[in-house]
Amino acid sequence: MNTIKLNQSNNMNSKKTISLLLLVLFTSISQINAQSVFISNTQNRTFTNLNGKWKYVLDPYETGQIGFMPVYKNSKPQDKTDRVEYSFDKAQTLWVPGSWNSQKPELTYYEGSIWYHKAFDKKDLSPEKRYFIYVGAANYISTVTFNGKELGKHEGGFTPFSYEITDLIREKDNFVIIGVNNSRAANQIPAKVTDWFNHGGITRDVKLLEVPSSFINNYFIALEKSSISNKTKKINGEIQLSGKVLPQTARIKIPELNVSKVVDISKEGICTFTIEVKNLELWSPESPKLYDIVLEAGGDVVKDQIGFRSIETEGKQILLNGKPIFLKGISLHDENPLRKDRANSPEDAAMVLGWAKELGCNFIRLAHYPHQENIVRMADQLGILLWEELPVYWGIDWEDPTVLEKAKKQYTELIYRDYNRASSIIWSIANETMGEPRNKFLISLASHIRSVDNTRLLSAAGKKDQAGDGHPDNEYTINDPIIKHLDIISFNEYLGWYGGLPAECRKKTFTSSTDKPIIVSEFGGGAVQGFFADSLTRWSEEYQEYLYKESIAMFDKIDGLAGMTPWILVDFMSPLRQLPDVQDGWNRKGLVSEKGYKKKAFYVLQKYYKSK
Ligand code: GCB
Repeated sequence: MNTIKLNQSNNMNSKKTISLLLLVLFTSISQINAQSVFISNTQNRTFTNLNGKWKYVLDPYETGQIGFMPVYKNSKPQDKTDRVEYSFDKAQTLWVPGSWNSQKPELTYYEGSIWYHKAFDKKDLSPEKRYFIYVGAANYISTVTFNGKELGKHEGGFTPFSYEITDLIREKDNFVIIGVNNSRAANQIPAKVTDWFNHGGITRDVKLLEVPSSFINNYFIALEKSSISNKTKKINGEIQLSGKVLPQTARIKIPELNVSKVVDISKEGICTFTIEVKNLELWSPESPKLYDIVLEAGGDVVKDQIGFRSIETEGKQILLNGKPIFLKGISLHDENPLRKDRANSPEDAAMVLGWAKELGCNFIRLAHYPHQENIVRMADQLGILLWEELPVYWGIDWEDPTVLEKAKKQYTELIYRDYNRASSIIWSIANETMGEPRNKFLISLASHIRSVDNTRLLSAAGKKDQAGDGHPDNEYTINDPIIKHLDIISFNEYLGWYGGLPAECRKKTFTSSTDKPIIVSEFGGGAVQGFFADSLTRWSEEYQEYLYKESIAMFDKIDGLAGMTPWILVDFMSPLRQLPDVQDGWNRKGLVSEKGYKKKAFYVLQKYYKSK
C-alpha cells in the first residue's frame, strides 16, 4: 500500500471571465487552504447525520461558479461587504441523499448547477476534537463552503470526500453550502455520452464527523496471499493517522483470534505491520466470515468488520483462497428503479442483492462507476464477490493528461474506500475502449492502481469487435494489446441483439492469445416485461429467453471461461433509449423490470448457475 496524498482542492474547470466587480466579491469570501483528509469507514465513527431536507437555489447559467451570485452568503450576512441578492430563507427543498432529477418534475432532465444549503446547530463542541463535513458522493463537481468560507472543490460523481471545519464550526447557526454541477463535458470521467442516467446532486449521505485531534483516518488490512497454503497465515496492514501531535504507537486487536499487537507510528503518521495468526477462518461466498477489528491510537478507537481471503490467477483459472472458482455473475447499475433514483441505502442494496442471490450469483459487476458503499459492505456480509470500476467509458479524451490524473485520483478514492472489503476482488480499468492513445492511458492507470493496491486483480471490459479479429469462419481471437497489463481478459459481446440472430451463436467460437482467465463481462438483449410472443419477436420475453439460452451455450464452450456478468440484472434509466412504447427512457436488457418483476430469461440464467 503506497500512501498517496489526495489534494482535492482546485480541480474543476475554472472560468476565466471574472470581472473586477466579481474579483472584489471573491475577496470577501475568505478561503482556507483546506487540505482534505480522506476518511474511511465513516459508518463506524461518531457523526451527526446531515441527511434530510436541504434548501436549494437553481443556477442554470452557473453564475455561482464564477462568484457572481453570492450564494455563499447566509441569510444573515457576516459583514458589510456581503451583497445578499438571494436568501436561502425562502428557498424550496430537496431531499439528501437523492438525485434532484427524481424529486421535482421540473428537474427531471436538469443538468447544470444547484446550490444546496443546510443550517444546523452543534451542541457540546469540544476543543479536543476535529470536525469534518463528509459527502458520500455528489455528481459531478462539488464546491463546498462552510459558514461562508470556501473549503474546496471535489471532482468525480461517485467517490467520497471530506473537508475539515474544526476552526469554523460554532454551537449555533452553522451553514454548509454545496454547489453541485452535473454538466457533462469531454474532459470528465465519464465523458459526454453514457448509456445511463446522469443523476445530479448530492446522491449519498452527508455527515458531520467528529474525531479526536489525532485520529486514524484510514487503514489497509489484507491477507498476505503467499501465506494462503500455510497453517500460520499473515495479515498485512498499514494505518494512516492525521494530527499535529501524533501518538507514538497504535494497537491492533482481533479479539476472536486473541490478537493484540502494538506497533510504532512514524513521524509521518504511518504504521505498517504484519500479524501471524493460526486457525484463521477464510472469507468465501459459502462462508463469509468477518472478524471484528479494533484499531486504537492515542484517543482514537476505530472498529470494523473485515474478512480475509486471497484472490489470484493461475493460468486460465481464478483462484479464491487457492482454489479455482467460477464467477456466476450479473451486471448492475447503482439505481433504485422504483424511485427512479440512485441507490443510496442498505434497503436499496438489499433489494438488488436479494435478486442476485435468487439468481444463484456469487459475483456482481458493479457497472460502470463506484456504487454506494452500502452494497459493498452488504456483499461482504452475504458472500458476494465484486468487480468494481470507474466510468472510463465511451468517449474518454485519452490525450488530455488532466483526464488521466482525474482517473487516477478517482481510482485512489475508490480504493481508499473499499480496500478493506473482502468481497471486492477486481478493479476494472475501462469499458469498450480501443486505440493507441487509449493503450498509453490505460497502461499508466493500471500501474497506478497496482501501486496503490497490489492485492486485487485487474481487468477491463473490451468489445469483441474492437479487441479481437473476426474471421469469416466465425472464430474470434481476443488479442487486445492491453491484455498483457491485466490479470483477466474480459469482453462484451451482443451477438443475437446488435447484429445477427441468437441462432448464430452456434457458429461462433472464442479463443484468446494469452493464457489468462476470461470473463464475459456483458451479453444480453432487451425485453419488455409482460410482452409475450414467439422467440423471434424482438422485445418479447421469449426472444430474450432464447438469446440467453444460445449465448450461454456459446460462452460455456470457451476454454478458460472463469465467469460471466450478463447485461443486466434490472432495467435502468437511460436517455439514450427512446423507442416509444418499448423503451421510453429505459434500457430494457434487465432480467428484472423497473417495477421488480422477473422476466423469463431470469430463470434461464438461474438454471445455468445451478448447474455450475
Ligand atoms: C454496452 C455498454 C453498456 C450498455 C450496453 C447496451 O456494451 O457497456 O453500458 O448499456 O452495451 O445495453 O447496449
